[in-house]
Amino acid sequence: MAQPNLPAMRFDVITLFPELFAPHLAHGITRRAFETGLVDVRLWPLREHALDAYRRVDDRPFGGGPGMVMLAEPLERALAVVRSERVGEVGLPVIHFTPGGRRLDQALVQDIARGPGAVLLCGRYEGVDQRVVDRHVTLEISLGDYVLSGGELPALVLLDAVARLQPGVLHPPSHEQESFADGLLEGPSYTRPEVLPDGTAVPAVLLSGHHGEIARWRRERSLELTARRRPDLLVAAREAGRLSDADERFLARLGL
Ligand code: 9WO
Repeated sequence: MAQPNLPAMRFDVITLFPELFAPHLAHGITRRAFETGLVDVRLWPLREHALDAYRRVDDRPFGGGPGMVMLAEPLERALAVVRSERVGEVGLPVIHFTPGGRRLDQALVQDIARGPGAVLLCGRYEGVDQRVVDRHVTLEISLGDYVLSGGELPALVLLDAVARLQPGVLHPPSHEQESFADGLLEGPSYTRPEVLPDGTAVPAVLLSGHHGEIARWRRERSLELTARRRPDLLVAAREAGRLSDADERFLARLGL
């Protein structure tokens, strides 16, 4: 259910490949967010802002070297059009996706999901003319330590993560109970059948109907998994005061 008074978030995506976005925005949770108007995504095909006869959007790097660099001027023109539609939005983030940026995590997703959206600048080739970054970009985001062929997939990752946090897009408690809402990993899930043909059964506690025991079992699986796989997250949860005395007793019993 859409909450009518919420200001819609708007994302203006400047990209050489707008067609990469449509399929993703047309499915599932992201579609629901976009259909309800909670998240407005506008695509700005960069080539439309290339004004020369060849519609050039890139050129060779000064100083030499391999590859091509995205021209400043088409980007500047696209940014000016976006700005002209969003006048007075002071502090509007202009985001560039690069391995050198701040690592995307759920805390940053939540910050961005609080609104009012952003301008997403998707680089291609070997990069964009640094003068554009210096003049306009307020936030550089990395998904991790690997190189992609452009910023479009990172932009889609961010849009997906933000869209599912919009009120009414997921059924309420879902994203509050899950992984990372409390900084812990999520334990295992099971569904029918209770026993697979090879005899592998679902943990009996989940069929017991004892909601208290089920909640405790899930909490313990979450703590154990986090302690073993991501001890850094467990330390952060502890330091943020998100572990109860019962949590600590359970971990102590495991020797974790
Ligand atoms: C590529 C690169 C490689 C080594 C060290 C630094 C680097 N920066 C970039 C970069 O910003 N590249 C631009 C965007 C232009 C070429 C394609 N782009 C890109 C973005 N490749 N990989 C990413 C990316 C973005 C966010 N998280 C992981 C990778």
